[in-house]
Amino acid sequence: MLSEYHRKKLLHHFYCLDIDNSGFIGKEDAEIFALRFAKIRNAELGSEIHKDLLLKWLYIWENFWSKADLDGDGKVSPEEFCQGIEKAVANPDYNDPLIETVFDIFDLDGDGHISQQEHRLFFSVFDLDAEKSAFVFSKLDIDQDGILSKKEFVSAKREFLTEKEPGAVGNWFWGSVE
Ligand SMILES: [Ca+2]
Ligand SMILES: [Ca+2]
Ligand SMILES: [Ca+2]
Repeated sequence: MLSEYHRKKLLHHFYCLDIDNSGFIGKEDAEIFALRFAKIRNAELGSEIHKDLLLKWLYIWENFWSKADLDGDGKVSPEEFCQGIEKAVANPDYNDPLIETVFDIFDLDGDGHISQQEHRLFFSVFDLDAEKSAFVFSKLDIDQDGILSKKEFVSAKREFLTEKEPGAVGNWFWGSVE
């Protein structure tokens, strides 16, 4: 069973991903994210950059989100989402299957780390409070060198999914859970 805090955190994550506010996560959300990430890179609809992002987001939908669609109606409810993650992270050796793809998408200039500016844009794409970006960034930047290394990014994202109680740095990955 998920702890109360863990469930609250995953539901917060769910609402970040349900970007069209339909009450479900679906393929449409993946398409919206592809378009938004293309926009912040000044890429046109149908451009190579947009096509590449769309492939990546559809990969995320097919290999992660849609796996939680237990009743097979083509969309993922909040309950299905929580259950899917609960099951995945029950494995102590859980490895985030999406981490490479997500990191590639967020590392807008492809230099191998996440800058403050990239982090701010990531928050804006997910309709998260951009003002909070600097605060969250400084939490996740464990060695305080002003960039999020892949290691810092991977560890925080993993903690977000796996940590059961408040206190872990990674709980901040998707902004404030409260
Ligand atoms: Ca479903
Ligand atoms: Ca970068
Ligand atoms: Ca760092």
